[in-house]
Amino acid sequence: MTLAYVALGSNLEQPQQQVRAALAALGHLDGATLLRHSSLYRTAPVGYADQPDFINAVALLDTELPPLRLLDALLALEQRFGRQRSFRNAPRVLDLDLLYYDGVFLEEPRLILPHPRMRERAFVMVPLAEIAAGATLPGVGDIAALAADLAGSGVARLDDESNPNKQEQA
Ligand code: PH2
Ligand code: MG
Ligand code: MG
Repeated sequence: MTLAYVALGSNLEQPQQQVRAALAALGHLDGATLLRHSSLYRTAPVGYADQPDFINAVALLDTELPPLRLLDALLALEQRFGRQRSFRNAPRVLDLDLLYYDGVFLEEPRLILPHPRMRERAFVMVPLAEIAAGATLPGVGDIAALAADLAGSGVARLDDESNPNKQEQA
């Protein structure tokens, strides 16, 4: 098995639906199997603050694609969802970030592994801890401990299981 963690984010055009549809699409990716995914989380924007709240989640894939091919597949999926790139950290219909790939360390212009900012981001670490709580990932650390240090900082799990028809709030 080759395990890869992917972060999902959306804050445009019904973000909950975008993230749910993106999780379904990850389940149909050529060369990868979706093993599990976190709940959806409503999160306050980090970085560029003057934009809507995000919906974030994290997925775990088992993949046959090497890292840069997997990145290409994720970027192609962003395109299919209508992603426009205007400025850094701009609002987006779908962002798919490759966080971690099977213990690989990589520094390429297009891809750094593990993701260099993931440890500081509650919107990544809290969902990640939901599906990888027991894990210590090389180059990242003890996921549960890192997430515990960040918990509460603008990240709220949606109670979607109990209420699947909950209205969009953003
Ligand atoms: N993504 C960013 C910058 N800021 N903030 C939240 N809450 N969620 C994100 O996914 C996010 C962000 C850059 O990709
Ligand atoms: Mg991102
Ligand atoms: Mg991205």
